[in-house]
Amino acid sequence: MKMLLFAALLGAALVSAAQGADGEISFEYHRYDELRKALVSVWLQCPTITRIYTIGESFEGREMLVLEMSDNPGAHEPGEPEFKYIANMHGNEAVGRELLIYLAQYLCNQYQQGNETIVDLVHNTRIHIMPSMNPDGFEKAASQSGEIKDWFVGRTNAQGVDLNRNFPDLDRIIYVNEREGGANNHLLQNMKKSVDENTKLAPETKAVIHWIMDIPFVLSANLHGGDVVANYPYDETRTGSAHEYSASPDDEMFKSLAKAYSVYNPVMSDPQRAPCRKNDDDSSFKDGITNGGAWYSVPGGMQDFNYLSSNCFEVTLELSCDKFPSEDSLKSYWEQNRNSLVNYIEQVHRGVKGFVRDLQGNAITNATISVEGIDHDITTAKDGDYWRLLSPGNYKVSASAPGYLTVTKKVAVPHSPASRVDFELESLVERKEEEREELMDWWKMMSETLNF
Ligand code: GEM
Ligand code: ZN
Repeated sequence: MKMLLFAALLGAALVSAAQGADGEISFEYHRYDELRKALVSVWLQCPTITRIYTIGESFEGREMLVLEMSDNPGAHEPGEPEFKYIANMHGNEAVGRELLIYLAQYLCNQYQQGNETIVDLVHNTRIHIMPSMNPDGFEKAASQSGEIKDWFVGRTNAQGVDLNRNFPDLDRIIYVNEREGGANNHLLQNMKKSVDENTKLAPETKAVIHWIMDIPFVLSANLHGGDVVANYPYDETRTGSAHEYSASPDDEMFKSLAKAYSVYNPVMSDPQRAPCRKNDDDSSFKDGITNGGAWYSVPGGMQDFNYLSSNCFEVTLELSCDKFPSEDSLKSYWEQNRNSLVNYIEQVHRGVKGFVRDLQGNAITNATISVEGIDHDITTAKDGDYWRLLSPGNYKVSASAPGYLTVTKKVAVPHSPASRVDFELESLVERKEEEREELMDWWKMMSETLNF
C-alpha cells in the first residue's frame, strides 16, 4: 500500500476507532470518506486478519479500496483459494456497496466471537471485498437531494462510461473458437500491454482487469441493483439476439453457484415474488436465478470477462428493485442477504483442488487442468496449486504441461468439500533419458549374451 494512503487511512482511523469498537453494525449509507473510515475501523478491530489495499484510482482520483480478510493477510498461501466480492460498479446501485461494508464488519465481529463457520472460512480462504468499483458514480448519485434518486444518475463512471459494457468482449472470441478451434480459457494471455494502451478502457476497468489477472481468484460475485436475481454466464448471446439462453461449458456449476446465493435469500427465491416493475420481463427467472443471455444480452460485461480471461468464476447478483433505496431499508436488505453472502463464499471450497508438481516435487506453474466433457480448462497458480469448481459427479481430470507427460485421474466429486487430487508429472526429457538408459542396458545385456 502506498505510504500516503496509509497515512490518510490512519488519520481517518483515529476518528472512527470508537464507532466500530462495540462490534455493532450501523445500517447507514457511507459516502466516500465514511467508506474509508468504516474499512479502517474493521482493520483496527481485526488487525491480525485484515489488510486494506487499493487496486488503483477512479477517473476523479478516488481510491478503489479493498479490504482483505485472511489468516495471513497480504500473501497468497499455497493451496488456499482466493475469493472476491465487488459492488457498486454502477455508482447509483448502492445496496451492494453497503452490504459489503456490513459484511466486512460482520465477519470481523463473528471471527472475534469465535463463530466456527466464520473462523474456518477466514482460516481457509483469502477473501477480498471491494465495496465500490465506481466511487465517482456513487458520489454523483448520492449528492442528488431528496429521498428519490434518478434511475440513471451516477450509473456510469465520471467519463460517462458504463463499466459493465467496458470490458474486452471475449465472448465474441470464444464463440469463434468454439466453432473453429482455439483456446478455451485465458483469452487475454500476453495482451496485458494492449490493455494498458487501450484508450477506450476506463481507469476503473483497467485497474480491475489487472487485479483479475494478477491474483489467482477462484470465485467472485458482482453486486448490482435494479432487480432481484442471481445471474450467471454467459451474459452475451451467441447469435447477437436480444434474449437467448447462452450456456457456458460450466453451465451446471454456474446454476449451482447462483442457487447457492438465491436459496438463502427469501425474497430472491420466492416463486410468488412479483416483478420489480409491472412491465419487467422476468420470464427467464427460475428459483431466483437466470442465465444472462436469456434475460438480456450484455456485451463487454465483467462477469464473462472473469471466466474467459482467468480461472475465476463470477456471477452477477441483483439485490434490490430500487437502486438507491431509503436508508431505513438497509437493515432489512442486510438480513435478506447475510446468509447468502456467507454461503456464497463457501462455494469456493467445492470441486477438485490440489497441486501439480514434477517428479522432484517442484511446482509446475501454468499447467493445464482439463475435465473430460467440459470445454473450459483452468491453470495452476504459482505454487502449482489449482482449484477446479465442479458440481457433484464422476469426472476424468487431466493435468498437462509443455514438456511433460499428461496424467489423467478419475475423481468422484461430492457436493462439498473439494476432493484433493495431486498430480506428479514426468518430464519428457527425463522419460527420454530413461528410455535411452533402458536401451543401453538392453544393448549391454545382448552384447554380453552374444559375446561380441
Ligand atoms: C445488468 S448486469 C446483469 C444482467 N446481465 C444480463 N446479461 N442481463 C447490466 O449491467 O445491465 C444490470 C444492472 O445494471 O444491474
Ligand atoms: Zn448494475
